[in-house]
Amino acid sequence: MLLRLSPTSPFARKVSLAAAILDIPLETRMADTADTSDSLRTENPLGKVPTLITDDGESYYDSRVILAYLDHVAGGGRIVPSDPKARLDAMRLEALADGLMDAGVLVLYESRFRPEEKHEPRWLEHQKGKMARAIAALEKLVPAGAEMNNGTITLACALGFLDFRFGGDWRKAHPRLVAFQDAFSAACPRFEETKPKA
Ligand SMILES: N[C@@H](CCC(=O)N[C@@H](CS)C(=O)NCC(=O)O)C(=O)O
Repeated sequence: MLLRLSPTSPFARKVSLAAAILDIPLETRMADTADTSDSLRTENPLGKVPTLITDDGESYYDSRVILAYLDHVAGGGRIVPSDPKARLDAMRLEALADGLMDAGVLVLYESRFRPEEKHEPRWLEHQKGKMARAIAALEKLVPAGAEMNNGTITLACALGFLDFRFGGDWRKAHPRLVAFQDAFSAACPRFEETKPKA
């Protein structure tokens, strides 16, 4: 299986981490999402990373679908809980942590795609509001312990993304998230290994 990724994408980290936890080897190839000639755009019409191409040539995206696929390849019920209530809780945690990363990525893209004098403060505040509310909600939703599932894997990557791109400010008022991150990182050495390099 081939994973198209970029080195600093938190969504790609989520997939690399899930594959490492499940012991599924993935070949990797960097993608340039800005390059119109990159085959990524035919592998995934949205032109986004991560995109997974199976040995049968099937493309899977986005990261949520890829985690579900990897869980299926690993026999099922390994990182996507089988119990319906536990699965819903993990999916909601994943959706919220994904949404936090989506808003953060849009804040970063404002600088990447527009010169500073054209930045739209209302748009940036709109996205930053989503980030702040998501972090506050995650502080309440975060499960005790360090169970590895699609929700907690995504949450760990979202917090790692905040550290990498937005500094450690989130840590000040969110002790439960800090405890989660510490426990997750201690229980899963692959988390450190998949850390983005600046
Ligand atoms: N919902 C997607 C989000 C993926 C995403 O936003 N990837 C970014 C990189 S972090 C990307 O490929 N951006 C390029 C673009 O939007 O054109 C997922 O979960 O995989």
